[in-house]
Amino acid sequence: MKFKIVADSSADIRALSDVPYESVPLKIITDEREYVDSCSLDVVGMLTELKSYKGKSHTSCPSAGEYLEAFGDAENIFVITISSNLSGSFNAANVAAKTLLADHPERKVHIIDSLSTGAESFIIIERIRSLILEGKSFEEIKSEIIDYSVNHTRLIFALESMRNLANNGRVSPVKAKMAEIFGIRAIGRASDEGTLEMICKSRGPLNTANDIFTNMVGDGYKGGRVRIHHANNLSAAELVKTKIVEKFPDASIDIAMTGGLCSFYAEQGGLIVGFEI
Ligand code: X90
Repeated sequence: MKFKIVADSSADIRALSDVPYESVPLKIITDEREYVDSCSLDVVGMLTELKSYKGKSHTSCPSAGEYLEAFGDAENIFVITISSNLSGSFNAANVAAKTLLADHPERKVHIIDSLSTGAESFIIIERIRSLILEGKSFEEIKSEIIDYSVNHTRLIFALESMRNLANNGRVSPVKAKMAEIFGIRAIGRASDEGTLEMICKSRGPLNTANDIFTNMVGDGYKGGRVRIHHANNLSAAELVKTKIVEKFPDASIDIAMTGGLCSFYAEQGGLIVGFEI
């Protein structure tokens, strides 16, 4: 059985070593250039260029054709996309799956709407990978991963600016105002509907780490897997890790940079924390 995991680049994962995997890039587009969110993208360089860029910018999701290409000749395909309430990526993946199955009805495709992004999608992908390596069947993995992604993973974010989110209609200008004052971070979560739900405002990195941790616990965190993805803000990510380890010393926690798409929307300094409950 030839398995493959395919995810759009919002999942912040470029490659997997032991299971076939392909990342399908979203694009970040300004009047001056287009950044393709692939492994060759210099994310820190992009953030620096965007900081001084004053014009319009937007993003675009992968096409069905790009998904179809990524499926390749795999027999059992798991696809994970950014929230269908924020992007057309889930829709494009569905169109691609329909096209594939029309020509190859014997193949299997399951598409997971993460109703989230970044670090939470990453954790879901890690879980699919383990289930494949355990030798589970497509149907077994499908039912386990539906339960896991709906009931056992969550996402909390802390953003210093929500300008790109508001300019592109992904949050209301009223919500975006929460992150407008210098030094204040807007803390929120991925809602059950896959939208940005605001929780509170936080001042300074220490309070931010405390607020993120308190809300993780409030959402059901009990010491499981955590991924902290940061838009060029390693020190803030480490503070969150320290806070978690104080209470849960055995927690498995990884820190990584956000990819291009999440960096564009989280903006310089943003944190996106995916965790198990
Ligand atoms: O199709 C496209 O052009 C992509 C649009 C994506 C829009 C929003 C991305 C948000 C990324 C922000 C913090 C985490 C929020 C999670 C909410 C579900 C990062």
